Amino acid sequence: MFNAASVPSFSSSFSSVGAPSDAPALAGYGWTAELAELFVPLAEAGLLPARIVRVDRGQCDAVITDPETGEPRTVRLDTRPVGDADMINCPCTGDWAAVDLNARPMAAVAALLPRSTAIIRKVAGKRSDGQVLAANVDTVLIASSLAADPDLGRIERFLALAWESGAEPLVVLTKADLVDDAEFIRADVEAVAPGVTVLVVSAETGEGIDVLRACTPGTTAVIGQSGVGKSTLTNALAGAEVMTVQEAREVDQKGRHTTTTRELIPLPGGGVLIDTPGLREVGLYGGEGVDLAFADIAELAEECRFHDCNHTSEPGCAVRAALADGTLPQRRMDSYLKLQRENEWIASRSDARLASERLKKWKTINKSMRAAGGPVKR
Ligand SMILES: Nc1nc2c(ncn2[C@@H]2O[C@H](COP(=O)(O)OP(=O)(O)OP(=O)(O)O)[C@@H](O)[C@H]2O)c(=O)[nH]1
Ligand SMILES: [Mg+2]
Ligand SMILES: [Zn+2]
Repeated sequence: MFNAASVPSFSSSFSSVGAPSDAPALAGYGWTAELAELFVPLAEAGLLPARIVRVDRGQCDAVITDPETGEPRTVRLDTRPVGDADMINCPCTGDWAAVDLNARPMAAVAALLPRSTAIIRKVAGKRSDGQVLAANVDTVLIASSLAADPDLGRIERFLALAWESGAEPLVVLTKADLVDDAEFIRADVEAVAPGVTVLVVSAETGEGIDVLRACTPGTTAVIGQSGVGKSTLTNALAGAEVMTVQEAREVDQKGRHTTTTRELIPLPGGGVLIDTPGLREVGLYGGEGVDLAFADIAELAEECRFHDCNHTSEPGCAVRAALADGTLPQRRMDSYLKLQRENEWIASRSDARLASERLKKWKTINKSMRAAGGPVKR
């Protein structure tokens, strides 16, 4: 049995209810009593729990509780035993895994635990495959730079992706030190992010970093375009240069991607952060995320005279009334319809339907976990 004193101090930001004694070092990585319960049969099979912190081709790094010292230790694992699963079900940063340390030729991931949440985008191009950007995330931090005009459509798209994951979105406007009208831009962004907190930060001056830290207990994933300052933000929250950031002189080089892998980093004050490579193309992968991201339009639609109103020519349409009087900008309505069409296309593909069935399963498991008090407790 391990000494409780060896539990890292940052474990407190995760659910502390019955922090399991079989893997105390992992409590700082989000391990909970509920996960431990799910893990019982796997433990009986001689497997160890681990959180995947980085995935490369055919292999990954994961943190385990060292059986000898009881301290967290990073191990290199073969992911091939579960890697031939489809793209959605293959190991991803943030996944909880069951590890076989005695596997030959090297230690390996033997199984993945059900995910509580997953950020999934459609892969680029005409294929309808999904790609998991991060798993078991509580908060999706959408980073957008104040140094350029905010792309509201892109932010709406990221918000739909984030809501669909099952995690809570948070918008962070970066590089506040470069502009003097940050508050105006923040108001514009808030208008397209109903129910979502929009923060203004600067890694350069430290503005807003403490507030951000307080908003990101548990597991946070940061997503956004290349160069918006995701890795700089990660370093600010980690209080150390854990991620490489773009050289200042390269900032104007479009399409330059500095971060190339998704990496999970423990934060000193609590929680973990997943930094991700810049996203060029963000296709949606179905689901209800769009409706959650456009909750204002859904609300308006409830006031339409006909409950099955298409908002085209029906009398008593509240959506068209809002468009006419300008309370609902046409740009936002067009953005909503575009994302909805994209989702419908995906839904028409059977492989995506199968994947969303699986997702539903995860969400059900997550719900029962929430009901039991974790692990997605805030
Ligand atoms: N002035 C200013 N510059 C910043 C700030 N945050 C980041 N930068 C600069 O923006 C550039 C890009 O930062 P990164 O953190 O590498 O951006 P990224 O989003 O991780 O980019 P990718 O890894 O390519 O996706 C770097 O030159 C940073 O120094 C900030 O708050 N203020
Ligand atoms: Mg980066
Ligand atoms: Zn209507």
